[in-house]
Amino acid sequence: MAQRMRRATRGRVAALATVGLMLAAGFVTGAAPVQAADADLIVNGGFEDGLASWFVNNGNAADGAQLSATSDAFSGATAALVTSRTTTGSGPMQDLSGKVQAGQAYTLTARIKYENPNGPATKQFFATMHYGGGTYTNLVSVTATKGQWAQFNGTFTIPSGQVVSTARLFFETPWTATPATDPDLHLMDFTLDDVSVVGAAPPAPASKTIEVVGKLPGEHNPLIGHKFGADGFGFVHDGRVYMYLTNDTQGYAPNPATGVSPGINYGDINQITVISSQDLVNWTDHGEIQVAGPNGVAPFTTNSWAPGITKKVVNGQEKFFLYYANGGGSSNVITGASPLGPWTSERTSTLINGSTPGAEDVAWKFDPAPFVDDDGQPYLYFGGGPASTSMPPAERFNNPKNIRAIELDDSMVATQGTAAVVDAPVAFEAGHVFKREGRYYFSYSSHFGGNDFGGSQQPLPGYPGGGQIGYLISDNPMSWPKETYAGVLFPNQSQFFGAGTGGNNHQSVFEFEGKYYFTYHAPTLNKRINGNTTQGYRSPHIQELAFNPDGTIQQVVGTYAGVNQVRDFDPYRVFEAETFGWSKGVATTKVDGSSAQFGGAAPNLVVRDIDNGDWTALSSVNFGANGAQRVTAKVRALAAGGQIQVRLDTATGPVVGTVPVDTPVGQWAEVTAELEGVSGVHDVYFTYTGPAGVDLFELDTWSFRAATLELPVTVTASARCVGGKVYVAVQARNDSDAPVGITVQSPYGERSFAAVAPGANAYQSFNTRAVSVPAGSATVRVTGAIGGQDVTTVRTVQHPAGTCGG
Ligand SMILES: [Ca+2]
Ligand SMILES: [Ca+2]
Ligand SMILES: [Ca+2]
Repeated sequence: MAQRMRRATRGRVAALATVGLMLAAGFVTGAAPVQAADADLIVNGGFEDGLASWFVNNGNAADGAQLSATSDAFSGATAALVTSRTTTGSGPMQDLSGKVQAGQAYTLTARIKYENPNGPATKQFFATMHYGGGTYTNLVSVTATKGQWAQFNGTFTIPSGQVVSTARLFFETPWTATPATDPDLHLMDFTLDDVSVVGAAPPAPASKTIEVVGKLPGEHNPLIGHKFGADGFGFVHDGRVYMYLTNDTQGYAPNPATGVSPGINYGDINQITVISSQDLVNWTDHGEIQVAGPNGVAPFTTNSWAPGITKKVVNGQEKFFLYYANGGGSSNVITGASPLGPWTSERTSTLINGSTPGAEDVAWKFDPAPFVDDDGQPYLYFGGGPASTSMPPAERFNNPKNIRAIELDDSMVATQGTAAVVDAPVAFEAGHVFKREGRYYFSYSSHFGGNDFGGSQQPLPGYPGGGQIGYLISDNPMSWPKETYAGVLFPNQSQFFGAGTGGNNHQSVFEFEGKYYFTYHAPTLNKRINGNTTQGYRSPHIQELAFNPDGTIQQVVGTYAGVNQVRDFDPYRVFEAETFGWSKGVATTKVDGSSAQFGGAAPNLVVRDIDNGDWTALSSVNFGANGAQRVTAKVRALAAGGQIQVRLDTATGPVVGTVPVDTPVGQWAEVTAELEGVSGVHDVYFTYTGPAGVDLFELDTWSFRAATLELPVTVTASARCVGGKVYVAVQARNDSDAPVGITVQSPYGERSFAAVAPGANAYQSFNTRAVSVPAGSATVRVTGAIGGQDVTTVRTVQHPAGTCGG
């Protein structure tokens, strides 16, 4: 095996030399022993699923060809036919990135045939790996006879030092720089079938689980500690705050040995993460919306950054409109039936792009933020990036005029009119509008200077520094002259969170139950994982926003403490286990089916990667004065011997209940434990134990049951004959230490007693007016209060049969 380097144009001499080396080294032929753990890494190698998982080599711009399915197969019904080849590298390709491993040996087999009547009698073909860039390695060769199926059959070993993060296998003819000079010799069509590459099974993907405690108990920022999320947009609906986030976790790939991920690549991101809360401390993970990419809601878009959402009744139906940046070049919108979906695309092309009137000079048509005014008129704010070079340098720096405001039409998925300039000082990105007391507030992130903004320029007095959140106040949502600038409302987050937390920012403002809140991001979770050298993975934060009497904003101070919890958490319901105040060592994953808590339209997640020692916790849970009797979890056991300890106040606090996860492995089931001494308001920690080194179980939901309160009462009943008639007598003694009301009810009548004193009896003898009655039952209803709470206790009592005379 030999390696050759290709660049845009490769030298004939070098290529011949490397092919010569390869031939001199020879190929090991014959099948290598296949071990039990080996796997075929090729998907659809026989082309019986057509061209699925195959594409034509696109390693350089000239490689294109046509790939089609043909019935001229070596085996089965179908093979792949490549035609219109333009280079010797033109041929069928499959991506083996993440499957092949350095240092491993593989056996490659395939069938190939060519039939060009003007072609040579025999022709050599290569199976070649493209490791990205200019790195190509011929793996296995075969010389075919025209018109006959030839067989590739050889082994190759990937050098231990080879970087395999990109590894794409393709089939080709020997290289020449100018194949078009003799296309019959170099660019013949060929047919491929039965491709296999057998060797070590692909390595399991590296765990993305965040093992550190990323959100410290007692603190409320970052909002979540088990995943990242940037560009948060806060949205209030029906008593909940939803946060829509750029899914920074998508490209996070920590090295298993070092724990350090490569730096964030925004190009990897085509999902939006959604979390929600009723209290701003305990957040439910709703998972990711696959917005863009081939399987996305809007497959004509590639990326989904910087979401913004609003709602509007359209044609009598309340809809939710989620706007996002399709990379830097355009913006788009998808439509939801609820804040949690399901999502559809009403458009087949992007909403904001180069043809949006008034946006022609905007370099980056991104960061779309919707705002619906009180009169129902919707607006969209978007834009940013380098200023127009037609402006003088000082103006490019101070007033780059790179952000726009435009009206949306009533559909919410189309603009109307022409975009207006938002002349925000030192503007860069992240426009956002909210309204308070009749005035409009536009906030945005400032730029970091540099050549895109006229080089080294002097900022005007009072204008923002780099990476700060500035704001404007206007009486008109479409009019934002520079005179409306009102100052910096949030400095760069690194001022508060220190080394490793600088960089871009993106904010929103929402009002929730009478208070205003400010959202921003900071790579604080990244910092807790990796220390002061962070890789750009950002986390959502919230602070309260306060105003001066004149309507200006008091500058926000970023803190780990965050905001106060708005209300205690209600445990007496079924709620999603993917709801955390804090957590350690767990991850979440979306599962089939809908959410038990949020209904049929909402996605459901489960907590996974639960190891011995991991835990999740809820902040400020109100069990009431009478407390909880029982906790139930929906679990799927993955190993025998798992347990859940329910603890109060800390991860090492007193155990108030132990839930054995003793249900059949692999099956969802409910497990329950009685609780002892759980009342009042506490943080609740679920700590997970079991055998080390294995995932113990997955968790779907929790529910607590309130203790059933009973008023103590002693009830007796008898039957006797008085004056020739049977009487049924019922007696109820108040055994509590406070007066109660007692109602006695039998088939023969009913009587109520008010304020029966402690230790006293309610007694009633009912005349049945019969000489004989069978045995029967009476009901005693006791009403009173325990710990200030109204309680009713109902008891039934059997009375015997009674007969007079006899
Ligand atoms: Ca086939
Ligand atoms: Ca874990
Ligand atoms: Ca769940």
